[in-house]
Amino acid sequence: MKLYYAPDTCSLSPHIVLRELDLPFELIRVDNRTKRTEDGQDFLAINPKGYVAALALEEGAILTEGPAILLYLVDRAAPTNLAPSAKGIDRYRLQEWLAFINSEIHAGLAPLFNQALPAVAQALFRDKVAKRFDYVESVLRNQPYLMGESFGIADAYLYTVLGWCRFFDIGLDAWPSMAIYWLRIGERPAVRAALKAEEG
Ligand SMILES: N[C@@H](CCC(=O)N[C@@H](CS)C(=O)NCC(=O)O)C(=O)O
Repeated sequence: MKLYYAPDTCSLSPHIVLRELDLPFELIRVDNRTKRTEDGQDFLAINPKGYVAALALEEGAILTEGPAILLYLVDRAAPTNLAPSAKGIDRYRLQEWLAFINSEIHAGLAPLFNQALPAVAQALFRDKVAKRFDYVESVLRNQPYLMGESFGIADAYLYTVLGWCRFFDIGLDAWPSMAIYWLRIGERPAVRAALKAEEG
C-alpha cells in the first residue's frame, strides 16, 4: 500500500494506524499547494478531490476519506484491539466517534488554516470547537480513550486534529483530561515514528 500524505495534516492518522498495525506501506509526500507528489506525479490524477489522505491499495484502487481509510486498515490487519469487530454496537460507537471527529472537530478546525477567514467567522468556529472539546473532556474524564480502556483508530484521528490547536493558539489546558490524553498518545512508539518520518 502507498499512503499519500502531507505533514501536519489529517493524513497523520492513517499513518499512525499503519504503524500501529505493523502493515507494510510506502509513504509518498504530496505538496498540497502544487498538487505534485514527491515522486513527480500529478496528485490530482491520483485523487481528483485534491486532498490527502489517499491510500493506494495493493490492487491499484485509491481509497480516500480518513474514516474510510482507518476502517479499511483495521479490517485488513490481523485481529486487533484498535477497533471492535464488525458486529455489535461497539462498531457503531466507533463510527459515531469517527463521524464526530470528522464533521465536528476536523471540519471545525480546518477553516482556521485559512488566513483570509474574517475574525467573526474565526470566532464562530473557535466557539463551536470549544463546545465539542467540552463534550470530549466529559468522556475522557472517566476513561483513558474514546472507546474505553484501549487506544484505537478514533484516538489516532482525534490526536491528529488536536495537534492543530498549537497552530491556532488554542490551549488544551482548558480541557485537562484531553490535554493529558494528547500527551499520552504522543508517547506511543508508532506515533513518534510517524511524526519523525513526516519531519523530513
Ligand atoms: N473529507 C476529507 C478531508 C481531507 C482534508 O481535509 N485534507 C486536507 C489536509 S487535513 C488537505 O489535504 N487539504 C488540501 C486541499 O484541500 O487542497 C477527509 O475527511 O479525509
